[in-house]
Amino acid sequence: MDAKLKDAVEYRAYMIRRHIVETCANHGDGHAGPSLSCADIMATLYFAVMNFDPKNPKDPERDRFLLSAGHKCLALYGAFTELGIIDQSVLDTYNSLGTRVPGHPDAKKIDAIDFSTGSLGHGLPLGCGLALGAKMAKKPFKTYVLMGDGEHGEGSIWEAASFAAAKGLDNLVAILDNNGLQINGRNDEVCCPTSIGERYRAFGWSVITIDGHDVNEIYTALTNCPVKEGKPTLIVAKTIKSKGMSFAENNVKYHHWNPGKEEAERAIAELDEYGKRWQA
Ligand SMILES: Cc1ncc(C[n+]2csc(CCOP(=O)(O)OP(=O)(O)O)c2C)c(N)n1
Ligand SMILES: [Mg+2]
Repeated sequence: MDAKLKDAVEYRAYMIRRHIVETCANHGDGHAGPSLSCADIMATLYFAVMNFDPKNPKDPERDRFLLSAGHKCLALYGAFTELGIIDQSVLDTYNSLGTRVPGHPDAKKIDAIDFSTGSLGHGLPLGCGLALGAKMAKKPFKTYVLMGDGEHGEGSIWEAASFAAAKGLDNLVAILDNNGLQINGRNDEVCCPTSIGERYRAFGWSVITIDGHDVNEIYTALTNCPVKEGKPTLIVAKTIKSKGMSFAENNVKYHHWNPGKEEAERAIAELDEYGKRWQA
């Protein structure tokens, strides 16, 4: 990844974080921690990796993206705002009655959303269908599925993981937002006491581990898929929940954030300070 592209992606990740924090502040609540955790992955996918034209979201040839952990949707809406798919006035209606941007992504409201998600555990099965369909139709697009680690308590994921390996779905890329926390505690205590990556490897996948906040590492991993022909790839992205909001980082309390005025101001001031690097 050259320096110019790296800077451009980091700027988008910063803007995605701004949209997440400001939307939670304006609306009064939202899934800040999970969304901030995956902002760098989202920015790299949409601004450097995917074959995706925001002006032509119905293009059948474009790459597909499934936000399996749908509660991270503020990161997706942030990317869509940056891409011009929705504008600020739409984002301002977040999770209000009749909105196009509810608390989980709704495919009926925005063409760029491939499937509605929010009930955990469905992104990988759906991704298998898209990837198998692409192979059968001899289409070159890739399918990317972003999942949470707590989400891996869902059995449907493991059925899909077996299926993907059995069918040799090397056009399928799963990304694990491996922040170590879920809704009510640590993953190793709640649902996943052993390495998720090792389990995928045992299921027949290629598995690579990266720093999920280093856009260079994310870009290199995503652009080198499949790691091995004939095998699906899992990218284990080591992340920090609430990354970019220092007082909330790695604190399960901020899975769902109800910011008071003071916390909201603190978070925005911190982001503004970080964002100074892009001011002329
Ligand atoms: C089937 C199902 N069960 C429970 C929930 C409630 N829920 C929402 S987020 C969440 C935890 C997800 O944790 P993780 O996958 O680690 O994502 P993170 O919040 O860390 O980004 C749970 C249990 C749900 N959305 N769907
Ligand atoms: Mg998690």
